[in-house]
Amino acid sequence: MTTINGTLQGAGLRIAIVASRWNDTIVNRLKEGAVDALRRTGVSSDDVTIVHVPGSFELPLAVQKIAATGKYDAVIALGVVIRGATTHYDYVCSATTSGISKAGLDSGIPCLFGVLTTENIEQALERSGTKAGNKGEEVALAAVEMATLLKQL
Ligand code: INI
Repeated sequence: MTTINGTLQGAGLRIAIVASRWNDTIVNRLKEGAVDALRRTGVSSDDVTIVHVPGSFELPLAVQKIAATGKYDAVIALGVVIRGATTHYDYVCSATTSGISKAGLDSGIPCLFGVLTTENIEQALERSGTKAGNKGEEVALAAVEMATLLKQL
């Protein structure tokens, strides 16, 4: 039997973070969580590139383009979509989710989904470093695990 696992040893990995400016107070907390987690795994700050886009809807195109350069071992997408009163939420969530997934499958590079999709701002705050963890940290660790896993496959 052969078992293959990724690791949380990030030294030498090159990581891109794409962050949306919508709800930037909360996105910044995700970004801080991601950068801190990457540093703790040994990723050098020189190997982290941060790119900003207007909103979550724009994340997939930037993620796809960055992944296609072949310069990065993983691309992390960060955003916050809050439902509010319109169906706009559903369209933005749907396009963002499927686009980021497609970018990963098309490029063969792990493209991580660090987009909070919540009913209200309280839920987003809870998931950005208060009582329900920090989604940015979670996806950064997943990025290192996937990048180190794919190198073995
Ligand atoms: N973008 C977000 O990242 N979060 C939101 O909550 C949001 N809302 O509520 O509308 C949002 N909209 C902007 C969208 O992502 C695009 O930037 C815009 O439609 C231009 O394409």
